[in-house]
Amino acid sequence: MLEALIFDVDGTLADTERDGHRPAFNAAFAEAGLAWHWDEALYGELLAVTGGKERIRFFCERHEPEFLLEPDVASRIKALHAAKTRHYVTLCAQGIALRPGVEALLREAHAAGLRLAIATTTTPENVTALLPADVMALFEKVGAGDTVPNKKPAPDIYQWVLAQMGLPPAACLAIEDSANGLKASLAAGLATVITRTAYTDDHDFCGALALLPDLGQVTVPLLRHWHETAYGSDKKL
Ligand code: XBP
Ligand code: MG
Repeated sequence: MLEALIFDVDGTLADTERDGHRPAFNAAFAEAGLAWHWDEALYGELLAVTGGKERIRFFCERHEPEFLLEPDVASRIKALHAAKTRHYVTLCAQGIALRPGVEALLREAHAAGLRLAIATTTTPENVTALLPADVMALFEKVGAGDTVPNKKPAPDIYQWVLAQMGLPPAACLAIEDSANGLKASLAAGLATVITRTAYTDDHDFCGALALLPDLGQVTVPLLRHWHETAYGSDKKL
């Protein structure tokens, strides 16, 4: 039986890469006096790596290798990332809209008795900053950031959330927006619904249970139906 929904955050609940993360990275770079600027196209490439600190290092490996030779580079990346988080939280306070259908689906699922959780690579305070308090309160568990050693596409954050909830993967559905997210959820054994974004439109979503432009038309009965197609009739479980 379907008991829980586990949501990714970035790209899934809101278009945060476009409206929050990319501008926040660029603001942090400018503040640090670095002449780095991540435009839309470059950022699309950098999204191959999840996690902000990991993404900065990946950018340097490709475009600014000499930065990695500086002493104490790990601390410099950490400081840049802390500044980026500060800018991101400010952008959230100014308002980043949830994607179509997200809030209605969360409320419908909660009212229907489904348990809700988050599995994201982003920093925990970013999640709290993004979601209005009454939406945040719908989630029973939040797995985020450096809680686990390996970020998506590793399954760690999903496995951590499942363990925290005491549920097997077959009792849950994951909702994701990206190929790295899908790899993580599938590797954790979770049937997964994809809500794609402009950044992830061309990703390979092989193995997804459903592929959608957004969550606007998604209802709890539809999710139960998809879950049933993945695992057979709920009644037999
Ligand atoms: C989201 C991300 C995040 C954000 C940055 O991946 O890749 O890294 O871009 O977050 P997913 P931090 O949606 O698959 O979880 O800078 O806080 O790490
Ligand atoms: Mg995502």
